[in-house]
Amino acid sequence: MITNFQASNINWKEKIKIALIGISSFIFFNLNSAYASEPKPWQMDLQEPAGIIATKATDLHNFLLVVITLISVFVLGLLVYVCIKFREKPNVKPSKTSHNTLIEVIWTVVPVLILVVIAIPSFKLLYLTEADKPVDMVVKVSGAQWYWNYEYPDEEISFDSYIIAEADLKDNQKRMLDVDNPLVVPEGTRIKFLITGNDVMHSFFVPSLALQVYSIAGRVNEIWTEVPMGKKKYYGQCNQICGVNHAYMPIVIQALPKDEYKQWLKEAKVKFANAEETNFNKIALLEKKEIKEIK
Ligand SMILES: [Cu+2]
Repeated sequence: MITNFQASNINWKEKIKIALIGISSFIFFNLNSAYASEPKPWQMDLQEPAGIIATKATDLHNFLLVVITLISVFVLGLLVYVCIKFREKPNVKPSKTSHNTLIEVIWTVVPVLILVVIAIPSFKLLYLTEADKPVDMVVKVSGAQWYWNYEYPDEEISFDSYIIAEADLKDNQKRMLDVDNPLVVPEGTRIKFLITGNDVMHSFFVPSLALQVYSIAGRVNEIWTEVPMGKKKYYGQCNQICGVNHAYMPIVIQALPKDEYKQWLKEAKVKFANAEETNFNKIALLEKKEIKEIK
């Protein structure tokens, strides 16, 4: 690339233009990240964490990255050392050593200690995700083939959330990620999600909020998260292979300032007034009817 760039006859004006485009797209992507948590092209690391669980999970990930890097470098060093030291030329008569008590004790005890060091923060985080903390609101999430249904039990509203087809995308909407009805929540709120399913197994996965829970018919899983302050969209996807349209059931959690959320709630109560209108509830009603008829 660099050679081509240098070899071609691009004048300095063109070079400045290319540099400006590069800088402005860098600024655009970074400014954009203030309003949305989403996967980025060529992303190498985790998405920017939001909330206490995601922050702690990212910290644990970074700590483990150091540990595994040190172990890999150490093992590689040992292999190189052994290959050189015990190569055929200086060892015409190979050593027949098969036991060394000290080394055997070390290679048993040291990995155990490393695992204990890793286990302590892991269990702490696991217990935090399971903690029964007081929450500000509850949302019931149901996975279905191939969309999500969100229910706000305290507000008595329920609606389906479908992907926006590529042909219908507006300028600021993301292909394969944006949906018609996002899951709207107020900023700075601790939320409990009750996650269930309607048919096959799905998984409710929003990486920036550290949410990843199976949605299974006949079972209710639960998880909590803290949505930080700030008007922001948190993007996710179903990450349990659930059928032909598995890739087409993204998740959007839209955090709004409290007054905007109240306004949305007002409008949502009108828009989604008849819960039976949702595809999800229609199917559930049909199934109930069928069960009755069978009985
Ligand atoms: Cu799914």
